[in-house]
Amino acid sequence: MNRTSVTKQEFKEAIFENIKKQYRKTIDQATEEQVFQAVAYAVKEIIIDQWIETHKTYEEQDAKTVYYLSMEFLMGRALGNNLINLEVNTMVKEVLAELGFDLNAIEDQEPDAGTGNGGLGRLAACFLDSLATLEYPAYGCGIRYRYGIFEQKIVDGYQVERPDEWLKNGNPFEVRRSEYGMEVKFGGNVRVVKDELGQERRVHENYQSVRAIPYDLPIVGYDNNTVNTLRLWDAEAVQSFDLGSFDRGDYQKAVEQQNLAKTIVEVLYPNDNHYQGKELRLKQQYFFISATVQQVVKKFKQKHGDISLLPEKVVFHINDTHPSLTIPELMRVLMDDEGLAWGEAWAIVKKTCGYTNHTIMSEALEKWPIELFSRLLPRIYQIIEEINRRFCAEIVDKFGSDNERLRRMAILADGQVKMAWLCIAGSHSVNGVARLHTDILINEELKDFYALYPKKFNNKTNGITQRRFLLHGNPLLADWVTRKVGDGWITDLPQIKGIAPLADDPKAQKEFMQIKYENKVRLAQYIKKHNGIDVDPRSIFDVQVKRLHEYKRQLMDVLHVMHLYNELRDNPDMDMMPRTFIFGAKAAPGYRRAKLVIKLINNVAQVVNNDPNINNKLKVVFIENYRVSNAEIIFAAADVSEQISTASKEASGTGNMKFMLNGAVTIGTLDGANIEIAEEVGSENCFIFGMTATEVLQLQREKSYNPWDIYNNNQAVRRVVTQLINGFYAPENPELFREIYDSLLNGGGEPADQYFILKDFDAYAQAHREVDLAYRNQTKWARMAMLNTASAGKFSSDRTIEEYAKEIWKLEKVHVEMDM
Ligand code: NTF
Repeated sequence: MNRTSVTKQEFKEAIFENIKKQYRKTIDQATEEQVFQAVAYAVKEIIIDQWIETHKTYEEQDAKTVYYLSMEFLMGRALGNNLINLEVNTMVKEVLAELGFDLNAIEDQEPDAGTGNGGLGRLAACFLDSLATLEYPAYGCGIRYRYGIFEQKIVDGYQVERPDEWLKNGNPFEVRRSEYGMEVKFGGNVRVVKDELGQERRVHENYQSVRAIPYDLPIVGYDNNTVNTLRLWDAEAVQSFDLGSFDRGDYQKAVEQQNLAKTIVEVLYPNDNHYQGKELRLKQQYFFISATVQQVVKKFKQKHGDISLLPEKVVFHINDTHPSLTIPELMRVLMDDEGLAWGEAWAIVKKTCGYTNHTIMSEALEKWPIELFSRLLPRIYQIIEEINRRFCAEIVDKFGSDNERLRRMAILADGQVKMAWLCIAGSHSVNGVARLHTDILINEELKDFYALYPKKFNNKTNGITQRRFLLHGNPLLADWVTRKVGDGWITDLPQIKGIAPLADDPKAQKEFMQIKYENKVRLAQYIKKHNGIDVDPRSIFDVQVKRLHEYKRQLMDVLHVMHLYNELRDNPDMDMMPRTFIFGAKAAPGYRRAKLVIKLINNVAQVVNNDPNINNKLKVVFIENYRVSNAEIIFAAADVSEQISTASKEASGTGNMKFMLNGAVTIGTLDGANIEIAEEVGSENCFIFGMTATEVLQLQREKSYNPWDIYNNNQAVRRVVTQLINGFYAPENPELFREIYDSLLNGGGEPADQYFILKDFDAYAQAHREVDLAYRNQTKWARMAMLNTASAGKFSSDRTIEEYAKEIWKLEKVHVEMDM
């Protein structure tokens, strides 16, 4: 089937055929899940010819290709997005309606591909969408986790994790490519042997291995015939099980390899912004990197023969340090398999690799114990030793022998392998993800490295895809924007600026606010269905959705809710715009304090929502299992976007951009991309409060901050903090939230109130009062909201990807023609 010519009748018949073949049923007997599968396969048929044509075109034009390497791709659902990008959404919607089905309900049958944790994984997914839409040859390369990010249940206010069985019913869009399998080797030892010519050769022996099998997923560009590939590697045992032919030793090994294969791709590690030094995690990293690098080199050699030309045709992008083994693995392949000398190989590696840093949180920095690393990856470790030796020599060359500096910068130090340092040494480009973040890297975290390689450092402010987060997630607003300024914004988001003049037009304001209202009704229905809570769509929807982390300060948000509730109890007639505070967040299963904050939010919700005396002025909702699919509904319905991380801690944030695009007004700190958001929309159209990054970094250095001073002098703060331990929100167990109380006032191991929640509290409460005042004036509010949407142009991942492509990857666009 061809996307531009497929008729409704043909598509309908494809659905009937699929249901018949797969389920031995007719459409009237099929379940919604079966209809979803049938539709997805029919869509795949449209995709497949373009997919083949895209790769044929790349092959013919011998185009330079980026391999975006990432442990996470948080894709969400594919069907709706594919329909939109293929521009067959309306046709399919009509076909389904004629068959008595609602497209939304069918889309709801698809499980999210939860193969990522949070912002880092979602960014990778947005990048793939932009790469395909902008016609850049690209692969995403990652792992086909059997279980993605856990499913969150809230039981008695607590987070409970359930396995995410996203592949249970199969994945209709994927294609298994067993012919591209690769062997990946672990453990063992490396022996040096001399060949007949006296040349040294390295032999890896006594290793265990697995076979990596790629599963390809189509990444459909918007309205352009391009279909790129997300290649997710699965693991299988190398030997097939033929017990009879094994002697004892082989049998043992076969069983071990079977187990290794099974465990390696079993589950995504559920930590966000936190490193967990587990051996299995390192295995996962090497597994998909080795498979990818070997396969890319093999393909390149088949076409070009001369490996020295690799950097002209291939670029590997390392998404945070998780894929950093690309650097030593490519060295290994170039030297041990291709016979290159060190110098040649190193020059190729540096030209081919680029690295993005996504955090300055020290607990997120990967540092592997040398003991573990060298045992699991002996040859890779040897190579890193040599990289480190030469790197240290370079430092001495440039700065003289300064031991303190060497200790700070060495890749191997303190018994650890410092992965970020390896990335900086082995890449030609190092970038941060928002201007402030890059400045902090250059001036603080990585200043030694900046002094060594100033030219490598650059900024690429993050972005999001407007195709998913406006066109698909908010069809009412998308249609409205298109009616006003045409549909150019779909592939050129700055065109959305065209609605700015309407921000003062009363009729347009009314339309805009009516759409927001309808989206709030949609979310209210979702909340009623999933939480059983009634919320008033006329109240202000104030939303904080993101992973739970102390630095993101969900705690400050809920403490402020507690404060408002105190005020309302003192004065139920208080003049206040009704507010609904909406939270959504998964906490890493091992992050006790984060899970306790979830419990606190739920207990506060319980008390507040059931108090008849506050005239429904305050509601609190915790949305269970926050993920890409419900995020789309949430962003569309938000009035206020909470972006309140401690300044300097959030590298960029990307949720902030999705809210802005959907006409929510930011209440936020001068952190990450909030700074650039405020710059674009104007400080009068957002609510900025609190300490700046410079102030935070200064106060951290001084170590002079004492939260007790605030506690003693600020009655509102003292009252809410005391409510953490007086049983107000936990009558059965007044000690329940003691840990949170202690973290704010006493620290214990870490500095008290290390994220400056009490310090920023007053400023935050003040900003909220301003929100309340602004919302009363609906004309003013409509204007602000509209200007937020109008000013979101910069934050398209299309802009980000253009910058990467031009400045780091040096890619050319390749247009795919389909002969009809
Ligand atoms: C995250 N980093 C940052 O915390 C976010 O601010 C940023 O928006 C995203 O990356 C995308 O750049 C991480 O998750 C990690 F892994 F680096 F800690």
